[in-house]
Amino acid sequence: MSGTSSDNIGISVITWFNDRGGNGTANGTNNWASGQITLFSGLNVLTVMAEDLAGNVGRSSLTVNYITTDNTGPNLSITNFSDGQIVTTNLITVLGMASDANRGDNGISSVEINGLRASGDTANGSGIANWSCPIILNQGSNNITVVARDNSPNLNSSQQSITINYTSSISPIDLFWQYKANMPIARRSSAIAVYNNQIYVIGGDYRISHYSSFTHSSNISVL
Ligand SMILES: [Ca+2]
Ligand SMILES: [Ca+2]
Repeated sequence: MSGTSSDNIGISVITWFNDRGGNGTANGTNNWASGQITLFSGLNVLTVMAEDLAGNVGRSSLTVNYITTDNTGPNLSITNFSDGQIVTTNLITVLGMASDANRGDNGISSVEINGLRASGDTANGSGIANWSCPIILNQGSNNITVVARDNSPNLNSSQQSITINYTSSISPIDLFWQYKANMPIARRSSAIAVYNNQIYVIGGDYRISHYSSFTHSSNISVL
């Protein structure tokens, strides 16, 4: 910022300040220059003051609208469930965090889980929204999609998706059976699984004498 000033007895000093923060003394008097001024996103009122040799002050202001473009979605994470997790209750509460810190610092305007607004889903500036949302699961596979939007004019979004498998009760035999179907036919008559520190043997023809055939043991999954 630069300009001119004049006075009947002479100028002693030119100073400036930004109402959003920052101030300084300009170089020169009749022809002055402020040097670099740091602007903040949004409106900045810059005021220049000229003081004459008698201590009288004249001032002039201008408003600068500093527009920053945010094209970056916020950071988003689901903190209490992982992809593919198996649960035995159909009512869960999904927890997570969203923040626009270092991604525009425009805050969080919303977090939606499968289209439903979460609780605690807003934040200002670089703050963190610790959101939560109860979800009712269907039997079997459930897709959980979380969309967080920042509070910039663009409402930039980020998305995370996980699958949660709900089964009303876990039967190790049921769980294991799908793996058994992938086994070589010769081995389907017997199979073994370890679940919750217990060994389950499925089928009636499991004998130690079959040990030499266990070259196919990579098809046996430990749950
Ligand atoms: Ca004067
Ligand atoms: Ca952003």
